[in-house]
Amino acid sequence: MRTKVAVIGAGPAGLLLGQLLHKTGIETIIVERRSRDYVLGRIRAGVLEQGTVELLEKAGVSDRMHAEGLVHDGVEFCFDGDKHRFNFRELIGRTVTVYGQTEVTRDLMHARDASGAVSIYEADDVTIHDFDTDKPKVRFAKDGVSQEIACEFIAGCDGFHGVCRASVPAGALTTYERVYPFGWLGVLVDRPPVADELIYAHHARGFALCSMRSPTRSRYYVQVPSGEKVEDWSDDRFWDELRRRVDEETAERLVTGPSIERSVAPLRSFVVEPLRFGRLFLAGDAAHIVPPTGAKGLNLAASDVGALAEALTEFYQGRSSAGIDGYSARVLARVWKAERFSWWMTSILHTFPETDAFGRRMQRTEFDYLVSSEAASKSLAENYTGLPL
Ligand code: RFL
Ligand code: PHB
Repeated sequence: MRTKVAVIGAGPAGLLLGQLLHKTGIETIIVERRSRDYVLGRIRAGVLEQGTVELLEKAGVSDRMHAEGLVHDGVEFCFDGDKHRFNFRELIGRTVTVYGQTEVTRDLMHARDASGAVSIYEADDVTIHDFDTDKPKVRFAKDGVSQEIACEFIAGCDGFHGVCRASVPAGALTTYERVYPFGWLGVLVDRPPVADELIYAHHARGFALCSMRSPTRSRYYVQVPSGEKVEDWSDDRFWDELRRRVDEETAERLVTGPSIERSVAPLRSFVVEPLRFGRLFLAGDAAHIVPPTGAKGLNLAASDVGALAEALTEFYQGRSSAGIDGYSARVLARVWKAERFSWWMTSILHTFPETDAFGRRMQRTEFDYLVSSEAASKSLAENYTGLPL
C-alpha cells in the first residue's frame, strides 16, 4: 500500500485530520488497533470549544452537532455549597457546545466512509519506520497477514499509550509530567441533567462535576483517591457521595437511576517536546495530556490537527515547508496555555491530601476573587471557551 499521509489512530485527532486532509485532496490511510465499536464505546469528553465547532464545520461534519448539540452560555461553580454562574456570552461573547466525543467520532467515521478513504481497524503490531528519511513506512498485521504502507509523512494520533511517541529515539524528547493523587469516577445515566449548565463543585469531601450528553442523558463525576476500583462503588454509594458534594438545592433536584457506564480516569498533566521528528508528527493525546477539569483534551487534539492539516496542505499545494517546520512551536504555545488552565482549575477545585489550612483558604480566596472580579471572570471565560491558536 502507498499513501501520502499515514495516520496512526482513529480517535478524534486521527479521524479529524483524515477528514481535513481529504477536503484539500491529500490522500491518507488510517491505521487503528481497535475495532470501530470499541472506539465508539469509550465514553470521554463532552464539551466543545467554539474553535472546535468551527473546525468541525470546516471538515463538513457539523450538521448533527448543530441539530443535537447543546449550546451553553456559561457554567456554574459551587464552592462548599455557595454557587456562582459565569456567563461567558455576557463576559466575552463566546459559548461552548455540549456534544459527546462519541458522537463527534461517529460523525467523522461516517464522513470517512462516504469519502471512500481507506481505514484499517483491528491492525495488530503497528510499527513505524524510517521517519528520519523522506520514505517513512508503517507496518502492521491484519488477520495474521503482514502489511506495509509506504508514505511521505506519518501522523502520530495514537493517544497517550500509542506506538509513535515511543518510537522516537530516547534523548530526542523532553517530557514534562505531573501525576495527581486522585482520579475521577464517572457515571453515565439515562436521566435528565440536574441543571441546564455544567456545575463544577469543590467540597471538603472532594471535587464533583454535574455534566450531560443530551436533555435525557447525564454524566456525573466525583473525585476518588488514585487506585480506587469501580467495583467498590455501587450506584447508591455514588449518588450519596455526589449529593453530599453539591449544594442542597442541586442535591434535592438530582434525578438518579441505574448507571449505563461507570469508569475511573486517572488525572495527569503531560507534555512532550518537540512534536516533529523528521517526517513524523505527534498530535492530540500522543503529545500531551491534561486533567479533564478544564475540558481541554479533545479540544487540544482538534486544534493540533487543524494546524497540522494547514501545514501539510501548505506543503503539498504551496510547495513550502514553512508550515511543517513551524508546526511544533505553533501548537505547543497553545498547548502550554491549556495545560496551565487545566492545572489551575484542578488546583482550586480538588482536595489534595497534602493541603493544609492555609492552602484551603487560598482555594476559597481564588473562588471569591473569581466571583468578585470581572477581570478574573473574563480570564476564566476566555480560557474555558478556548484561546486562539
Ligand atoms: P484517543 O482518543 O486516545 O485516540 C487514539 C487512538 O489511537 C489508537 N491507538 C493505536 N492505533 C494503532 N496502533 C497503535 N499502536 C495504537 N495505540 C493506540 C487508540 O485505540 C485510539 O483509538 O486520542 P486523541 O485522538 O488524541 O483524542 C484525545 C481525546 O480522546 C482526549 O483528550 C479527551 O477524551 C480528554 N477528555 C476531555 N476532553 C475535552 O476536550 N473535554 C472534555 O470534557 C473531556 N472530558 C476527557 C474527558 C477524557 C476522559 N478520560 C477517560 C481520559 C473526560 C474523561 C473521563
Ligand atoms: C463530560 O461531560 O464528560 C465532561 C465535561 C466537562 C469536563 C470534563 C468532562 O471538564
